[in-house]
Amino acid sequence: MTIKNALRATAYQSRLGLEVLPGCNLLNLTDAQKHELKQSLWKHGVVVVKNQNLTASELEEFARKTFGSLMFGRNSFTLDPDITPDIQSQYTAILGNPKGFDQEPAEKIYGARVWHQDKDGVPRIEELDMNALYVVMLYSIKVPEEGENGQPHTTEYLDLVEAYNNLDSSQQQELAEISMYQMSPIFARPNIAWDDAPKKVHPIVSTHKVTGQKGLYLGSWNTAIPLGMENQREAAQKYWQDLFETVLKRTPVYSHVWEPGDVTLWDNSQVMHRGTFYDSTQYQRIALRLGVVDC
Ligand SMILES: O=C(O)CCC(=O)C(=O)O
Ligand SMILES: [Fe+2]
Repeated sequence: MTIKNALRATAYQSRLGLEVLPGCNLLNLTDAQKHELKQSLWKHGVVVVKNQNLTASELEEFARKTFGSLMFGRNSFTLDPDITPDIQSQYTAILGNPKGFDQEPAEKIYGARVWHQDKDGVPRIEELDMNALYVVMLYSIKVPEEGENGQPHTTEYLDLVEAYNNLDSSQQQELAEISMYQMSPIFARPNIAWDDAPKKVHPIVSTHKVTGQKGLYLGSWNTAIPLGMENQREAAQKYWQDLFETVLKRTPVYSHVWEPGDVTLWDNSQVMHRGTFYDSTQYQRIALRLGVVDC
């Protein structure tokens, strides 16, 4: 164990997952509370507000009043008659199995269950750069009684400021020279020509828009392509996987153990995350998810 690791083993405390505004109702925040929430979010990367009781429209209202009206939702929204209207709205997605237990277990590994960063919509919006403050919030209404391997159900978060600080200075300098294209996942497919996919470029070593802190911006395994590797997509994915493995080995994971009424908010600038498995043939999960850009 290096000295750096020995120090971390005793002194490390994740900046992620701070509980904020205990006892508040997200619908009735004062301007001072909204300010506190946002400052904590930029500083801590992931914050948690507990004991909320919201409809989907109310979650949208909170997002709009706190961050602004730039959300990515469905173009034409129609209510699903088999789901209570309370948990449906244009900009919220429902995660889990709101209609009851599934017949077949879901695949263990897919989309949101691999480590990723959520700025999916940003490459498609001309006026936003990759450093935009893209916040995602997840509100748990019903939590599965059990998650992976008999453990509680969680969502996992990885701090890319901590990851940057844990690299050797030679690695930090090497990465400071490299930028990557970021594509929206729906365009990151072999049947879509490179020129047809909207993309934006960002440096791997990013500077946070508000805090000025340095961290990594990695994007996701199939959407991030180092400049110069546009014609070597397999090599680009290998580069990404190797870099990500180095990061994951050196950075502790923050697992948020869900309780009903929890809202987690994460700032996708310098935090990655992944969802975890639960047995949807035995347990029910209902969570509302909404993404908004702070304007
Ligand atoms: O399922 C989860 O807990 C995480 C889902 C996710 O990645 C997202 O909502 O962006
Ligand atoms: Fe995600």
